[in-house]
Amino acid sequence: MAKPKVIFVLGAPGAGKGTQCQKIVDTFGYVHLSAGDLLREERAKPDSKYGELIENYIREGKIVPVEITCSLLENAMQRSEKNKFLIDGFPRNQNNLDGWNSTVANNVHQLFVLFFECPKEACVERCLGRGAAGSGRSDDNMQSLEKRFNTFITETQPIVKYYDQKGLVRRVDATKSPDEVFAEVKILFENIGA
Ligand code: UP5
Ligand code: MG
Repeated sequence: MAKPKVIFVLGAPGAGKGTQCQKIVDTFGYVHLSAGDLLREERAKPDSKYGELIENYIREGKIVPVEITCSLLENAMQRSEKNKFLIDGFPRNQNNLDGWNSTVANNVHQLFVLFFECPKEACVERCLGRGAAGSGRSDDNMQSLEKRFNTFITETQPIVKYYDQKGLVRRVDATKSPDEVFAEVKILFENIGA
């Protein structure tokens, strides 16, 4: 069978990665794997060895060690019957990138990195709005958001730069309404015959 196709979806906290991934799933039939959602699911399992560790990392806006995240992603890919994946919110730092490159990277076909550009103010407003609406996320508060942003700038942006140097980054302006953002995303996917 052909190698599974993978698109990484990156962007600041609240840039709209999950929202846009859902639209891509509905229109182009990709499987959406959010690393954050997989970690939150793992944290919720009563028998998980990693529940407490994951909660601490998420609340502090720190990045969970790659062995945990990568194995959740790999399991989810293996369980799926489809072979095209949006990997949302990963890789976020050098440890994530090294872990992925030394285990999964050779077994997949990396199409590109979809990057949602959105200024901090808008992202914070969205996340706080989601928290106020009852998201239940322990990191949708100002204290965690500051930490999530610091991590994004110091650890994730260098990863985007790494993929930029490989010519793999496709940037989309994520400040407009979800449907307007998707109109741009849709063109990108149509261009690759997704
Ligand atoms: N919204 C969305 N689009 C909008 C638009 N265009 N206009 C107005 N509002 C818009 O959207 C966020 C909110 O904004 C929603 O209320 C939405 O309706 C609205 P969403 O689509 O959820 O944005 P997203 O970018 O997915 O935001 P999210 O909060 O999920 O981003 P993060 O990257 O912070 O969260 P993630 O779940 O990926 O990671 C959380 C934590 O998990 C990390 O901080 C880290 O601690 C840990 N983690 C790891 O350790 N390793 C990983 O590999 C991944 C995560
Ligand atoms: Mg998300």
